[in-house]
Amino acid sequence: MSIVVYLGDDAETRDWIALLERLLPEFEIRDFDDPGDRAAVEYAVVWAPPAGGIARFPNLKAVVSIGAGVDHVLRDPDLPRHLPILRTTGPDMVQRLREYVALHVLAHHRDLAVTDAFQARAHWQQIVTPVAGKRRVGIMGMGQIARACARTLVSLGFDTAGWSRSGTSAEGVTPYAGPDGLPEFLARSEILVCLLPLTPETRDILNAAIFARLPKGARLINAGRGGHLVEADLLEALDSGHLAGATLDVFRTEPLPTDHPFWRHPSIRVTPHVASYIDPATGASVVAANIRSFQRTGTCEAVADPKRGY
Ligand code: OXD
Repeated sequence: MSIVVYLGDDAETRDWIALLERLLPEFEIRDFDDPGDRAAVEYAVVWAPPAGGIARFPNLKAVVSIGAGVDHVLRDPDLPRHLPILRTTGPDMVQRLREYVALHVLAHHRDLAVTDAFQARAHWQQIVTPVAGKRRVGIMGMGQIARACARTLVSLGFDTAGWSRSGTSAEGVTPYAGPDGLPEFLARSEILVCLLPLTPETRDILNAAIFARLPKGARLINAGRGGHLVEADLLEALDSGHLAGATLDVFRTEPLPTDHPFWRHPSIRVTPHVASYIDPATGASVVAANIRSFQRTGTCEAVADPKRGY
């Protein structure tokens, strides 16, 4: 009975192997690329596994994504479609995303990039920004984690709206639903935060048509997926001055190539997919609990819905 681990980074994979060995001593824990007897592998714990990789294990019971999203597993054309995918989430991850969203909304709200530029020139200039109650923030995606982020923004005083397929909302958050609600939602979003899962419907959703509907000077924060963003359209919207800034945590290609224009663009802040990046000890304990529960009952709360992407 064994578990294979693939995180795309050797040191990280070794860390997770050591942690899972301690937490799940009844399993042999192996590197995905050195699995021993493939027929003995029951779980694959992965982030963005290579195409065809999962299909090499004929007796898998489930694939375990070490993130809340599962698009990085589903993109494998050879993935056996019957396999359940367990997602990894929990209070720790939610808290991290709340911190990230609050941090970067506040940074845009208080024009931190402008004061950083002043400091670089030893230039003393006070700027007045509106109070939070006069700043309209729009969150795309109103899943459980996004609702927690929305509540955090509401508690900071932001005039917060949420857009989702069904118009789900949270207390104090103005709801907008589906394609009909989108234009009005965008027209009021001075800071647009994308927390959507990546699905065929949401791919490329952050594009020129959407940016054109945002108020002039709006900012974008993308902590959803790189596949949501049409990169050339963002560069165009920033360079034309229609958008005033963007914070990007996720990219079409990760790691972001060193020669990518986003790295050096004066209006873009790049963070390396860390918005809800979980520390391995906490992540491994959530993964171990999910595997134990799945092993006992053949299912668990963490089973993802592939249509939703999480
Ligand atoms: C996730 C992520 O899916 O960190 O949890 O992107």
